Amino acid sequence: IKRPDFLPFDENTRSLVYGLQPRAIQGMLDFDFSCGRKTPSVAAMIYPFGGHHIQKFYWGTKETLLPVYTSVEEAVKKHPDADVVVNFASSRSVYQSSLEILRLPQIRALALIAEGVPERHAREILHRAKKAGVLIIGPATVGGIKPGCFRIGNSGGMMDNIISSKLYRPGSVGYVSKSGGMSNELNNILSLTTNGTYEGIAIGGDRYPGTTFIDHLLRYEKDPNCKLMVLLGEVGGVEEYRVIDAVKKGIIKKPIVAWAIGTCAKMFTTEVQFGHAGSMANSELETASAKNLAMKQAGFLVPDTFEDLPLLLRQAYEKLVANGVISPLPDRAPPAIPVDYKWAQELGMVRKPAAFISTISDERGAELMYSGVKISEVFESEMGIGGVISLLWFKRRLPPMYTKFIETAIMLCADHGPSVSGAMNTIITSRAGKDLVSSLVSGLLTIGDRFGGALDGAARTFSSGFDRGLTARELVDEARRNSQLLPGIGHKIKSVTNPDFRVQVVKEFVQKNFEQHPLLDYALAVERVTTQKKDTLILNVDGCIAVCFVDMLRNSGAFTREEADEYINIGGLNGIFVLARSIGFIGHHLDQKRLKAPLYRHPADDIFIDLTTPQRVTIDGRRAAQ
Ligand code: Q5B
Repeated sequence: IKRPDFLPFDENTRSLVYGLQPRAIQGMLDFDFSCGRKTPSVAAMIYPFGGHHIQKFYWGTKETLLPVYTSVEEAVKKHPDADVVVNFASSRSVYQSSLEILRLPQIRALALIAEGVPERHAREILHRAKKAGVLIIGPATVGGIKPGCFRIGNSGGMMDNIISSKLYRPGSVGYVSKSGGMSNELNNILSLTTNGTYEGIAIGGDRYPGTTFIDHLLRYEKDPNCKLMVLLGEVGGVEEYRVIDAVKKGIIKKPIVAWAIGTCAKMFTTEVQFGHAGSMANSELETASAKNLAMKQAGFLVPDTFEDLPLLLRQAYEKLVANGVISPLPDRAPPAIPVDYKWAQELGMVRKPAAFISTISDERGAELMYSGVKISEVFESEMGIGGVISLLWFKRRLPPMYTKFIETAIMLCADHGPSVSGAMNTIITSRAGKDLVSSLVSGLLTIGDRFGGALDGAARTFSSGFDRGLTARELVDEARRNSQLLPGIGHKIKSVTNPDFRVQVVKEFVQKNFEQHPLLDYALAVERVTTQKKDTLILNVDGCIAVCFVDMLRNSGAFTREEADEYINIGGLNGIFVLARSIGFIGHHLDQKRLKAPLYRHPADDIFIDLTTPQRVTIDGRRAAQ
């Protein structure tokens, strides 16, 4: 890559970005595209962790891929056209990574973005860079921009700023400042008062920047395309005097418009440290006022106040145009850069219908919310798991009596021994060597009309009978006529003489705490009818919890009748059993794993096998003679 020393960046510059900085890289690529570059200015990224991979970026409206390498050596080898590194490494790792980069002769310019780099490290990097002839920009800088050619990281700000400051094509004014923020201001002023920025560098606010004002102004002096220079200095340090010296010696001849920021420091009674590490006057010489005076005396174009700077720039520019030094080119419109969807959305420029609606929880803010209640409040109010369920399932805070009811139901249904369908499935799956989720799911899949999943059916059947004014006997007869089993009635082993303690607990809790429990009373009346037929036809645990739940939905005052009916119709009550029994199934899975239980095979003598000889069927489907 052969470029004169004064020209570190042109429209073919290719760079490597150290660190994962997708936003900054996208900004660089959008800038490139607006400039009409044929190739992206970023060739690859370097990130020592996470292995080689590829990342996707936009190139205009299309997409492009950039590789991520784990070492600088490899990136340099794979991209021999890259001679600039934009180093986003933090203050902790910038020293080591920069030394690595400086060992590679291919790299001619290095931008150091990190703030807070120890001065000792900054000086050593600078020393080594000087020896290697590498141009350093930074540390503690946004970098710089060469309109129409190359943008370092986030220099120039957002794309709308880049476009409005016409940075997509070169102007004639080269500037150097310390601050990135002030660089943006300069880009704007130059676009309004001149034909725009030719190149702008922010050297960074540290006491030991890698390059200083003089380094860049000397480059601009040599560069025939830079016609007018701007020096935006500031209080602190003596770098402006080196430029004054060069002007006095005739080394710099091009006109310089200059201003040192911080003249207001004299209004304070004590010395003021401005935003940058180096922006504090240690002597009269370092004050902004002294610098402005010295620059004016040396023939720089220095305004009386910063506010007068644009006027002075305009005058200087117009003089150069009048003298034929600058021949402004006709302006061209930049190509339209598609706005990133997220940004456009933030600006309120686009809207899009959401694919999903969710109304129960929100993790986007500072604190997770369950149905509008902050998680901290969930704990402070000690609402327990019943309260959490009431928020996430029913989107309301139920009174403690009802959250206690939910918790009671969950505790009672958590397990019912290893013999029930779901536990068996879980155990067999676990013993087949499967993981927790598989074993749990295989158990849960048995929950249905017959086993554990009769709550919804029971809620519907009992409330329908009750609402239609059927007596218990009429409901039982109706089910028999329709050859239907009543959900929530019957148990394999529990009976009138061997009562289910769980049902007892729920019944007593509700009878004691709920003001009204007409559905429970109705279901108990039905039980009195069914147990006349067989003593196992009791109101079972599913049925009992279900009818009590309906009593809660209908009579707690927390739900409208429509809402109560909706919960019964959409079938959420089985959730109580599913949630509760997941506790037991997980327990069974862990138990089997703890016991190192081997693969299960059911004994053949426990299975009646009856193979009948299959019928022989002819091609036309008729039975063939045997
Ligand atoms: N008969 C539960 O059946 C069971 C009748 C009925 C009218 C009924 C059966 C049933 C409805 C579904 C239900 C939840 C299959 C049960 C649970 C969790 C568990 C489990 C655990 C746990 C039991 C004998 C005679 C026959 C039938 C008649 C039966 N049920 N009539 N309504 N509901 N119930 N499931 O004992 O004339 O002789 O032909 O499906 O509520 O799953 O612990 O094990 O915590 O894990 O095998 O508690 O009741 O009775 O089928 O021999 O029937 O009674 O028509 O009459 P059984 P069967 P007939 S709780």
